[in-house]
Amino acid sequence: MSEFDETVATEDIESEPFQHLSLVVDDEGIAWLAVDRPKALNALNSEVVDELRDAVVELVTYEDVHAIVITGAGDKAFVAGADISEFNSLDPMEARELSRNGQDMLATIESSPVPVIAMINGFALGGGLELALACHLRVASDKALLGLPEVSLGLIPGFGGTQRLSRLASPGIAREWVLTGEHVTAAEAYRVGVVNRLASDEELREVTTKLVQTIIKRGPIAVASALEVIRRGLEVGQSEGENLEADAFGLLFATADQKEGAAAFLEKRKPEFQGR
Ligand code: DAK
Repeated sequence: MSEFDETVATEDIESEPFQHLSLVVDDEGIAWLAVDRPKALNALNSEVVDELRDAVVELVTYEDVHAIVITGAGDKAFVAGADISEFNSLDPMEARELSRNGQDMLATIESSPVPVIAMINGFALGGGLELALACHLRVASDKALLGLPEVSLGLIPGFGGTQRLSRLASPGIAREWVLTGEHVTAAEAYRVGVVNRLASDEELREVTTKLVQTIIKRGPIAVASALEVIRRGLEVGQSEGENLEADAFGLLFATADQKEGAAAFLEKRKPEFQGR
């Protein structure tokens, strides 16, 4: 039984029960979404990919959901990659379709207006690391091992890993991880900036919760806007990125939250953001 089975999902969430995910939304509006195939180390088969996309698409429509944490069920793996047992039956067109589907799911996560945090509780390999890289932030257990071992299977990362790792860490780190296919410790991943927070196994959930709590106290429209500007800015040059920033900055002056933030500062009190 995973730790998520012990809590009851909020009644507000009406999604069909997932076959390979467990979902709990706590009373702070944090959705804890676990890939739940521990016997296969939470490997991503096509159904999991579809369910993850559907879950995120649905969760972001709920006003009461302020953040999503993605993790893996059990105590061994976050996600140990794409499900290798599906590979042998794929022809090139099906592999292309699988790739499109995976990219679509990861783009849905990356463009989520509510922050999505990967809580890496064990192996994050191949497509599993690529899933974590598409999340906005990563918190890892110090016992977790990360890596892109696709070259050992005669492949390269196919869910954006080559691109996201280059941008997040550096092209040199991406080349090293992709070409060697070796497992990397969470401490090393933290050192090169792939992981934002490192925690002992026992404190992983607490450290993750604290990080999420800090973010969800901020103005939610500003948080969504920052996520969008950073994401879109990575695809354009500096001056175009600054145009995006200025436009988004200006638009925030149309929100009640901006007025509340300034008023609260001047009145020396905590802001009460309404997300308007
Ligand atoms: N897929 C399917 N099953 C997996 C799996 C995976 N990725 N990883 C582990 N399992 C299963 C094992 O087969 C085993 O099942 P049983 O034998 O018990 O039935 C069970 O999980 C436990 O695994 P182990 O017995 O191997 O456990 P160990 O502690 O000994 O080893 C390990 C843990 C994580 C080191 C080892 O399981 C391992 O190396 N797993 C494979 C890791 C890996 O290579 N992952 C990368 C997969 S490649 C694409 C886009 C993206 C991708 C592909 C295509 N398109 C563009 C088309 C992505 C590719 C990848 O992710």
